[in-house]
Amino acid sequence: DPSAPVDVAEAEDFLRMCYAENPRFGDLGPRLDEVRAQIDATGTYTHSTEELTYGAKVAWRNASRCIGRLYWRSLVVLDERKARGADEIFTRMVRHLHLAGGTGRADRAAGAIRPVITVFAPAEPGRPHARVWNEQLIRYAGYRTPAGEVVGDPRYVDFTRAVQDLGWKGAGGAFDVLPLVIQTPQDGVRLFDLPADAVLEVPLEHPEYDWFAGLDLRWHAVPAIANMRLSIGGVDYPLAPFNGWYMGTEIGARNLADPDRYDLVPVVARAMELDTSRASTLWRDRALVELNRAVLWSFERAGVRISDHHTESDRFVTHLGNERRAGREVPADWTWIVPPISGGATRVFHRYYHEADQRPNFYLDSAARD
Ligand code: HEM
Ligand code: NRG
Repeated sequence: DPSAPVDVAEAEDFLRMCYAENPRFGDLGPRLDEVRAQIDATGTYTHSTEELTYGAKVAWRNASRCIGRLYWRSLVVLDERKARGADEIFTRMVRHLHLAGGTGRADRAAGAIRPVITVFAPAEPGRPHARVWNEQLIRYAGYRTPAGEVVGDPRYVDFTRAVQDLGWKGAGGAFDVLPLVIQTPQDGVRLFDLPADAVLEVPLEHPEYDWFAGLDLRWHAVPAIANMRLSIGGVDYPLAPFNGWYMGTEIGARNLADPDRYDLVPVVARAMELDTSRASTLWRDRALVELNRAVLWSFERAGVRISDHHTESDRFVTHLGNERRAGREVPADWTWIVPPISGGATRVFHRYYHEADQRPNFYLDSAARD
């Protein structure tokens, strides 16, 4: 309920955790009094920059579906709570992408991707807030052809139609970067094209199959989720886009492979001249492996940070050990942690996890335009 005041107990729990884990934050007592008084008077309270920064890191640490949490302490947190209006928000999002490193700019080595989150204004009880319609800052359009087929990413056919209705002219290709749709109380709904230097992409080739480059595939370097609400100590940040780097399987085993996405497994299998007449030739598995090799090999060759699922699984197991030594549980969802190919060949497969919803955390709200 967006008009409800902040839950005092949740605010207190967060502050206790925050001050206990960070002795340098100083005395908890006076801060608790201050926050209780602020909630009494206004229905909400304002995080210090230090609290916001640590809260965002712990939200990542608590993201049960994320295998990439070993580096949770190194998250770069950009405090943009004062940004207002669509133009300002857009400028900050472009800056986020530049800083994340997935860019062609000289001020930072292209491809040296680092985890970043930009936190915009919190939701205030009873007030409308800014949001972005896009699921991620960088995604590809999907166009339905008159013949009923899809060019591009089928996942974004409805979204693409919606931005076309708002005046966007897509080129009609298989990998057209979608515009950002920023909705603010000040400016209503506005479209923004991302500048080319904010979108690093990697053309895909295969280490052995020369024909692979001819498929004309590519993917963007930075996954930047834009539609999740960050919840810290009872305060909601509805606009807080974040990114890390890709694990190869996200692209090679899902985005390019799923039947309801780019559906390239049969295409690759045919080019490999595999026997697709029977499931038991494992043609799907063989094509999937080569698709995933192409993704990892192309990113590595382009100098764009990416990791394979074995490495990321080992890191996650290291993270479990670190957290155990720190006396903390690691909430985790097996069904999301285990990679979509070769699950049993990774260390994360062979164990059970603590299933819990711990805050701070990220939550998926229904799409803004619903
Ligand atoms: C989910 C990897 C950084 C928060 C995931 C997933 C993977 C992954 C493989 C599952 C995605 C899927 O199956 O669609 C990584 C890697 C990172 C990284 C390799 C490199 C640093 C981050 C960062 C944050 C984050 C920086 C937040 C600050 C999340 C959340 C989910 C998730 C909230 C669940 C998304 C959902 O419910 O759709 N991550 N991640 N991750 N990650 Fe990470
Ligand atoms: N599977 C999605 C991205 C989900 C989050 N994955 C990350 N997050 N690696 C895709 O685009 O394929 N991250 O913040 O790095």
